[in-house]
Amino acid sequence: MKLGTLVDLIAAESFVSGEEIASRLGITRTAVWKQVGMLRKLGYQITAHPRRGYHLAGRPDKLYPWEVGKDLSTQLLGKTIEYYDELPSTNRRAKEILGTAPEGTLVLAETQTAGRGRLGRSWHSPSSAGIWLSLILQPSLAPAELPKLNLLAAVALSQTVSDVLGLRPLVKWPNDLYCQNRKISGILTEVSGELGRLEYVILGVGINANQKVTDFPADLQEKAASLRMVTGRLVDRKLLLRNYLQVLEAEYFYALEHGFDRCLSYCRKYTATLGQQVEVNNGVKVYRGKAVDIADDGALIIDQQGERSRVIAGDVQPLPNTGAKEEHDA
Ligand code: BT5
Repeated sequence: MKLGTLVDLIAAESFVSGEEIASRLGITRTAVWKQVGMLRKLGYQITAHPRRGYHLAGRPDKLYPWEVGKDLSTQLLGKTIEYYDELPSTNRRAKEILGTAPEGTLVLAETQTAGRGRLGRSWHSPSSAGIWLSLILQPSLAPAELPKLNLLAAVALSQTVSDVLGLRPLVKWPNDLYCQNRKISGILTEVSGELGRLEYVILGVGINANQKVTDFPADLQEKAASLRMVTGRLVDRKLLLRNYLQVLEAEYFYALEHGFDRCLSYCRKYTATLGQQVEVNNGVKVYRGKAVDIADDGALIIDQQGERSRVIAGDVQPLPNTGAKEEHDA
């Protein structure tokens, strides 16, 4: 019996008797009692009244698969969910199950002990404060299109936050989202495949939802923020995640069918980097100049005194004394 079914049954009415649950689920009353005990251990507040039965008084703030999957209207993303209380890294776990897990599988962890950023950097992932997720995709795209997929994931998240919280984070090319000049999300796409073909893409997304400033390590307190810090409200992680999966899937399907033009034009509109004097380090070379455009292949175009360069991937730092674009309202 699925625990989610039992939660739904108890939640459907203000009280439901053990007898009724037993007959609806075709199990014994002792089994009901045991399962209710399990739900309580998972953090559900279930009270028992001698004559009226069980009552659901509260749900835990956990991304249990049956909670995330409830009312999720996607066709692919999150149809299979692997959920963990703790993992080293959801991207690492997704890599382990490539080939056996169906496309669209979502790996979630309440906390990561070795969350990864790009280039071996780490991602701070405290328990139940954010959304730490990886999705397994098998897009029919050439490897050169990967930067656009990264941008698509960022744009879809910006759109989702705008829809759900009424605040529009800006994309910091190529993989971050910023609110009030602080990083609220980072994206790490990893691939496996042969030359010329993307077999699998692991799309890893970290979203700072409910941290307080003191939840961040000292070196991040000036640079990072959570959506709660920005809005002043606790964020419903399940709602945000469900909406993200829906928006992301719609954008992903659209791009696979019609190309990335729509995503790129959103991206140009909501990119913090454009119009700024920046320094971009792609690991080989450092470019200094004005970020003027995002090209049709997702590259950042830098104007260095009239000479234009294209950068496919790298770290962007705004140069001092340049006005940063502010967030727009939704
Ligand atoms: C990223 O790398 O921003 C990609 C982060 C991807 C994290 C997700 S969580 C789920 C999935 N599983 C994983 O193991 N990873 C993905 P990068 O652009 O390299 O930025 C890394 C830098 O961001 C670090 O060096 C810190 O300075 C900063 N940072 C670390 N944790 C942060 C946090 N929670 N919020 C904001 N900034 C953070």
